[in-house]
Amino acid sequence: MKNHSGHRMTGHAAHGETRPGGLSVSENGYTLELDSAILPAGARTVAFRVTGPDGRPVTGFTPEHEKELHFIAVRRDTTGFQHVHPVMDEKGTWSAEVTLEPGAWRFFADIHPDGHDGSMTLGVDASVAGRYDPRPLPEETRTAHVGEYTVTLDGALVPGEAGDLTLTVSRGGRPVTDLQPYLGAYGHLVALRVGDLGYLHVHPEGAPGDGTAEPGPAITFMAAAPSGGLYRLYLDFQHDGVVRTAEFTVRATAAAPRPETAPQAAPGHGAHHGGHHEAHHEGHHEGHAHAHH
Ligand SMILES: [Cu+2]
Repeated sequence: MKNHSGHRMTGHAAHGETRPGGLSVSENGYTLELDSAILPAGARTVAFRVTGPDGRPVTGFTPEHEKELHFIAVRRDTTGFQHVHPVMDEKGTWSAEVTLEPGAWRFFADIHPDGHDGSMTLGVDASVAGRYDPRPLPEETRTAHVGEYTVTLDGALVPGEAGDLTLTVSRGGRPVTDLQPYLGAYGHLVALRVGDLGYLHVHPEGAPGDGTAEPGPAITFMAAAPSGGLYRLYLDFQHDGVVRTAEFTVRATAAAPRPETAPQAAPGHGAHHGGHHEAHHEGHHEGHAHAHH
């Protein structure tokens, strides 16, 4: 089945912030509450609500990337990534359709409650019953394969600094130049820190129709890693009417020190990119495309 309605988002929020989201079940008076934290395996509905500072379920949300709530489910070994858009009833109970394999899961809700200044990501644990078969972390890679598509990653995740990440999509060896807008962008990228699943806000640079964003083959994002270490990246993109997810494992590495007399940086762009990051990951890996179970 294809859960995936998935899509991505990311981006909602914040700008330049480097503190990961999603590490707390409660923030700013808002709390993510599951109907049940123990769930059977398989395709199912996860019911939850967000309670507000008054303790009641919140029913008013400001849409970000065209949705009032973005729900991400991932098993703690970073497999099974799903990004879906649940529906809410009039009492503030949300229902998300996901497919769960046994193990320890993390669910994220990316929201902007009405009356709160800005968005936030809340995270909560859930246990899925059954025999758990944890997978090793996929190797670092800058190439992912999803069906007939290949996605390559350029740029670096730099601790504490915003940097550009460019993802380039090709199909059968040919650049894809007719990506379809999906939730207001040509691609949505979610980054999770390996070890604690800290959730990074990643912002697409440019939007369809703004005169700068092209419908492929390259999609550029700005991201700042909160620390060194390994991250998992999940890119959702839409082509030929289907949303697909390309997955990467990337290590955040410090930028090379900038010489005092460095030539001026490119105008209008604070960051440096390119240059430092190893390109030696290319090649191995298999694309774990994920996409459906
Ligand atoms: Cu979303």
